[in-house]
Amino acid sequence: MSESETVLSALEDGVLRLTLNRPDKLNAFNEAMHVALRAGFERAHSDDHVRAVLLTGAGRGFSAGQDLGDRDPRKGGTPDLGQTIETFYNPLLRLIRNLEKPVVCAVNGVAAGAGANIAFACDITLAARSARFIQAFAKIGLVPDSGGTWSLSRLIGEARAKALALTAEPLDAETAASWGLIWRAIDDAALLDEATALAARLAAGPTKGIGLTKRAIQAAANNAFDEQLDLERDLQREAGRSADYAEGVAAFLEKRKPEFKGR
Ligand code: T3D
Repeated sequence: MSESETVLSALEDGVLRLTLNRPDKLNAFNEAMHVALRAGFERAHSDDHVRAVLLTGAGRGFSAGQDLGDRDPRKGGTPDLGQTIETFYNPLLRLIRNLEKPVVCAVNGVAAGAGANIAFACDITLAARSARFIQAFAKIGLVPDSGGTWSLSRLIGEARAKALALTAEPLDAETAASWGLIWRAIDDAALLDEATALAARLAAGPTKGIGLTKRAIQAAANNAFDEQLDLERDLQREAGRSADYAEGVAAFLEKRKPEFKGR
């Protein structure tokens, strides 16, 4: 499989669909898949035709995290995992979080290790009812990465974060939704249609304002209330200058459907 085939990429109705595509390995990450996925998110940053991203996996899994075949200790040597985190995982997570466009994730099956934590870093995560989330790191002596310690402790609190991370027990999609780790659990057969419709709806929306909203909510975790009020003022000023805001208000007053351009 060539590098570009490890992630399928398709742009339709403003939605860039990125499909992790190593199904025989449950879409575990090798270097080629990292490079291809990063290229997809870089395109989302730079291409104005991309108004939203939909991330999903091919086959029965979403992603089983790092490809452990590339970490075989029997082949000798000790890999510098800090280096691979710095080179591959951290840039990917930063690209997802810093993209000022919505990222929808459709978790179509098991999401383990970095695979789970990438799903938790997306803006709106839906999961098939049969999907499971596993902090698999504990089974091989590693620490949760890809922002997992950050996301888990913020989204579900320290007690649940520690229990998941230390035991590597699988968490089903319904429980993940009820705990606030993801948005919704969806019937397996309906997952992709629902996620696609959601991403298309967002892509047709005022994506400039949506991007600023994403920035504000992400900043809230590190801001005091007064700082956040100031940030909201600044971002509202920026949103208020957008063409989409003018279009939204005009459409409301003219009792018609708005046509947003993401500007
Ligand atoms: O190294 C660094 O750069 C540091 C960064 C680390 C980030 C990480 O993500 S560390 C965590 C790595 N991931 C894991 O430890 C998960 C390993 N996989 C599993 O525990 C299980 O496969 C699952 C719980 C995810 C799913 O179990 P199950 O029973 O549904 O499927 P399976 O039979 O185990 O897997 C199906 C196939 O996928 C199988 O191949 P085969 O035997 O049919 O040829 C299996 O070997 C392969 N596979 C699954 N996960 C990985 C994998 N191959 C390579 N790497 C994997 N992570």
